[in-house]
Amino acid sequence: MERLLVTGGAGFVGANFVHHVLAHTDVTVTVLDKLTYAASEESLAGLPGDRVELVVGDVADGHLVDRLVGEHDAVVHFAAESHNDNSLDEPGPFIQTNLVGTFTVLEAARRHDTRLHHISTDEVYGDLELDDPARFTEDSPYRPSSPYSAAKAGSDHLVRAWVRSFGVRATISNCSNNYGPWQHVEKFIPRTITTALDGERPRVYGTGHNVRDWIHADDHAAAVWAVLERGRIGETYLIGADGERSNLDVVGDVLELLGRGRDEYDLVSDRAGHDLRYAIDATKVREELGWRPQRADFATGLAETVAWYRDHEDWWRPHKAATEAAYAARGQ
Ligand code: NAD
Ligand code: TDX
Repeated sequence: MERLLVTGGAGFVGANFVHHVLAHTDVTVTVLDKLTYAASEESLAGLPGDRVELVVGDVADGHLVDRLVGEHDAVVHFAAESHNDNSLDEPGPFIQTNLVGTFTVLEAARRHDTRLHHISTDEVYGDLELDDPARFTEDSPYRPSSPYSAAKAGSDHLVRAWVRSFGVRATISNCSNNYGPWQHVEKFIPRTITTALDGERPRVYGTGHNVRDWIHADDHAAAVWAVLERGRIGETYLIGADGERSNLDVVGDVLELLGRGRDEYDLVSDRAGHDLRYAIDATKVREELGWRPQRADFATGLAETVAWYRDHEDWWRPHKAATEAAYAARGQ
């Protein structure tokens, strides 16, 4: 594999993947990204220009996607609308990009017989009870709760059908909640850090007892590379780093890292349909592909992420006020 097409590579997880690939392999990367509000060209700045090219365009543009897929050895498909709260306000873009966009990529991969890896989320499996020892596995039933997760679930089903019906050479991975550099300030950890940096009180939805299973974006990137290189066609791999934390614990940790009291937050109205708990059993990717998270110590990763946002205020500041205005309009 020499030429890799990465859709959504100017977004948070995609950009971390592009950095990982450039640092650990010899491949050249073309990023196809629409540069929506969630994208950041700065996240790709500084990477060697002879190995990374950015094509600005829509993953649902059939002509463009067909040409690009035909010019590359493999595609990793990250492009998506990604924020649950936005999907509750306006589901349309989630249907268009996550479903029609994935269909467009699949049709191009089918025509050119190009290897495809589809990036998905553990949210397709719905949620778990707080006191349930169970975790999601590759056999968990699909039970999405939000327009975002339903559209991602639908995109997974399209990939599975294109593998079975048309022989498309695709794999899927479903990962838990990512954190790390370049994540948009609308998401929980960056929002909490930047609100606390501003000396204000972070907002916690509902009771704050909801649990997310955190993984550093660089560990996710390494797992995706392992699946792309060594995963079996038609298979799904769950990716997670045993990082279950309640939202209250995360907010308390961030506040403490910034020298504030752990309880200096406000409880605000809950997210509609708010999933209670996610938890990943990553046995398959560990045992079959030998992947191990290198940054599974959440306390260290969170401290580094707090420091990164403190050092990169120029990057997030322009987006903070508008993001908070949208939250204020929702009472959150
Ligand atoms: P993000 O919102 O930060 O980035 C998405 C990127 O896709 C942006 O650069 C955006 O411009 C681009 N994009 C959106 N619509 C497009 C279109 N129509 N055509 C081309 N590009 C388009 O999202 P993220 O958090 O980086 O998530 C990336 C992928 O990873 C998604 O598929 C998401 O479901 C999956 N995922 C994310 C997480 C997480 O915790 N963030 C966890 C598991 C899976
Ligand atoms: O201000 C907040 N307060 C709060 O309590 C925000 C923004 C969120 N929350 C809660 C909601 C969730 O329980 O924090 C948790 C995490 O919220 P998000 O960052 O919005 O993530 P989540 O909804 O869990 O989805 C994320 O992980 C799975 C990504 O956004 C998805 O793209 C990915 O598929």
